[in-house]
Amino acid sequence: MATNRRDFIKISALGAGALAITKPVFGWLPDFMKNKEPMDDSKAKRFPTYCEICFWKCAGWAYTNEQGELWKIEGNEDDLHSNGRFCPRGTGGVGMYYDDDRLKTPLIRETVDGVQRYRKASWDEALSFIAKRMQEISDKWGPESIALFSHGSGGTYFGHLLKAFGSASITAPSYAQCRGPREVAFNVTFGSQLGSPEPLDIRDTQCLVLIGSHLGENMHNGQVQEMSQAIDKGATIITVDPRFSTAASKSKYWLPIKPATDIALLLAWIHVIIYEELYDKEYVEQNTIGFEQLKAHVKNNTPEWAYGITTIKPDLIRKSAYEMAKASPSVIVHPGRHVTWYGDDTQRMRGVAILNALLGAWGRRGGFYIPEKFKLPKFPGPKYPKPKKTKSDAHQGKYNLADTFLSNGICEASTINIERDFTYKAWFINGTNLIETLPDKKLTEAALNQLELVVVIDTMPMAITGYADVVLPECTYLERYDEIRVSPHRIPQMALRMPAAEPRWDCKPAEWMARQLAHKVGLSEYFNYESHEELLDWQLRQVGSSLEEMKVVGVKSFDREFDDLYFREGEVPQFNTNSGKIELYSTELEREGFDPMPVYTKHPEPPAGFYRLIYGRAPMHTFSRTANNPNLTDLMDENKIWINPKVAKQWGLKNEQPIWLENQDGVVSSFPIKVRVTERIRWDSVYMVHGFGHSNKQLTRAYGRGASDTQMITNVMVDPIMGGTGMRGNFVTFHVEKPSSKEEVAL
Ligand SMILES: Nc1nc2c(c(=O)[nH]1)N[C@H]1C(S)=C(S)[C@@H](COP(=O)(O)OP(=O)(O)OC[C@H]3O[C@@H](n4cnc5c(=O)[nH]c(N)nc54)[C@H](O)[C@@H]3O)O[C@H]1N2
Ligand SMILES: Nc1nc2c(c(=O)[nH]1)N[C@H]1C(S)=C(S)[C@@H](COP(=O)(O)OP(=O)(O)OC[C@H]3O[C@@H](n4cnc5c(=O)[nH]c(N)nc54)[C@H](O)[C@@H]3O)O[C@H]1N2
Ligand code: SF4
Ligand SMILES: [Mo]
Repeated sequence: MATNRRDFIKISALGAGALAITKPVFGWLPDFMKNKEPMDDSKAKRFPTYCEICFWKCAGWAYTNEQGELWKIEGNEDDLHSNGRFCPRGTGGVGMYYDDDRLKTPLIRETVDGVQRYRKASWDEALSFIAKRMQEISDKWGPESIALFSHGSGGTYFGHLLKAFGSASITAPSYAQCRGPREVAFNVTFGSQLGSPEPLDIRDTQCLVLIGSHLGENMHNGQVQEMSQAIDKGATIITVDPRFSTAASKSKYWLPIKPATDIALLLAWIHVIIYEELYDKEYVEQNTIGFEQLKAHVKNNTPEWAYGITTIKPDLIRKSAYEMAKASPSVIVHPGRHVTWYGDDTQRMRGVAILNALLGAWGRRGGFYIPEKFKLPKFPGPKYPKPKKTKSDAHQGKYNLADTFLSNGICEASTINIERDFTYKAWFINGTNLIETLPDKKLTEAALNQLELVVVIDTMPMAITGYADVVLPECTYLERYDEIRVSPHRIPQMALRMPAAEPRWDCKPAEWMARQLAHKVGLSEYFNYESHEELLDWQLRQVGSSLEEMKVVGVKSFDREFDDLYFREGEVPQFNTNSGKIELYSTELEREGFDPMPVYTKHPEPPAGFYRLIYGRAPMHTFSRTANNPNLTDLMDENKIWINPKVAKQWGLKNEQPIWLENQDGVVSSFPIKVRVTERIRWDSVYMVHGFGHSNKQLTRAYGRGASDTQMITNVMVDPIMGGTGMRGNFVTFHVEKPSSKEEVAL
């Protein structure tokens, strides 16, 4: 079988004149910051958009000055995601447009004198090349051997193309590397997933419990705003985090838990709530099944038992449980979002779901509201062909409770040395930097090397682009239309994104790329319209609006059509579970052969001289996607490693000192990272912000700044229930000088 060894190419000026670097590396103040402000505000124009700097998708206005140059972005007052205010990242979004390091033209990999490099290509050539390879691969292996990885708006159009072509293999790292375990846990408990934005009634809550959710650093806009409203109204915040996070600093109780022991704490809380009869009796009796089994199950999980595991004092466990009970049902034990931590994550999330159920929070004011999503009809077209392979084929019959393909599952299924009857041969990768995003880089690389076609659609020369056969430069969200945003909220809303500026260089929207490809592979009937505007206008007219109207208002709200926001007095709600009730005892997990109620299992501890690597977010960055943004690097241009003073003393480490990290598998960080000595982290752990340590020099502001957490994540603890990749079972030690003999897995 032909393997297609890909040398990793850091996209460079080689053969692609347009990509030459012309800017100095650091301290570059983008021109627009100096002079793009309009002389006369009344001459400014505004264009509706929704933000693509993270997936909260806040709706706002992009402004241009009298020269038509992009000037600033602000929130749209009518939008429920932002309430008219953007977070620092969203405000800095113009920097994404002005970044001169962007991808500028299609690129095709070629080998000249045995050396691989990229050369500039026209759109027609690049798309014809891809179309031809798609046909060849389909003829040989079937259309289902092509997969799409996507995070972001353009994925809709490439997904449509792939489904029309005959493949259902569409995946996103925002599931198996992010919220998957939580969706499965809430689904088997309440018969409903949480989705995005999560239906949390934070603004009206009286008690918010954050277990590793670091709101304030995690800047999901609406939630951060509502948390501050709740605090103003006197709500109690309880934070469980081995690190004194921003949220912990706003909390009445901070529980500095020993990492990897949260299930023990949850069981102890459940124990207190049940045995001290603090649960919502009427609600539990009416709406749940399995209470007696749960009661027996947690009998021995006393706070004293949990103390030995979590290091949290029994008194603190009790007091925090009393706070929740006092607020019940206006209490939220926050389900978190990035929850792929230790491989038993679905069960930890079950613990969270059960606690919320006992407190009567689901469907109650100040707890979880019932969201509603606006329904927009799809443009007419033929039915998709039935794909020959399903996710069960890709996952070899495992992870049946996952409701989507898993990105790590597709990686495995692309690796021919893993025994199976079906292997992927081509990947489209849209808006996801898999090299920085998937743990176990060796597996990702092994898969990439065996594929017959890799197409990357991106805006920046991120690590993943270096593995592509063809790179397609997408224009930024400020230069394009995208699908109408219809995410669920308290009331249904839709929001428009339209271009505020012409695409720079030779960049195009994903929608255009997918449509052109469809024409080239004979699938025109699925894209039976002339322009993106025509498609959007058709959709909007079906619901009594129009593109013209949306260009003026940006956001349109509708009345709720169905249920109330909360359960009504006396209502006996039906839950979409096997029993029609909230399942404290999960019949679905039992049927799949898993523990029907969460069990605490002990996880490995760091070996001597090593510390558990934990990671998170900084308010001014999103993953790796903003690492080169001129506005945001102005605010923060590297990450640091948080080390407890006791540990720093033992190692003789000082603030700002650069050190190299080495993990338990002997992998050494490519770049040094500066030390931040702080009491705000437990002595057994170190902490860093994800998304730094880029190794491509074309990212002139991000190159070599800080270190990459992903590089250190070689031990992956896979969740047996849904296949999520637990990433916090990695340990690091320190080097004050770069060790030379060690393995370096460059990113
Ligand atoms: N080590 C580690 N791994 C993690 C995490 C972590 O904290 N640590 N977090 C996990 C979580 S929670 C998630 S959700 C995932 C997120 O993972 P990803 O979705 O992969 O996020 P990014 O790393 O930001 O990669 C986004 C890519 O999209 C490109 N991009 C940005 N805007 C556009 C656009 O408009 N169009 C196109 N086509 N491309 C664009 C960027 O240049 C970048 O290459 O990562 C997961 N993986
Ligand atoms: N600014 C900004 N905001 C973002 C994003 C971003 O990139 N930038 N990304 C968004 C996305 S996609 C996601 S998924 C969310 C992720 O954000 P969240 O879901 O809020 O948080 P996590 O990334 O799971 O966890 C980070 C916190 O967990 C703590 N922690 C580590 N180990 C443990 C442990 O064993 N137990 C407990 N209790 N705590 C632990 C860390 O100290 C840290 O404070 O953020 C979203 N918001
Ligand atoms: S939370 Fe911030 S970055 Fe995310 S969509 Fe909203 S404004 Fe953009
Ligand atoms: Mo995420």
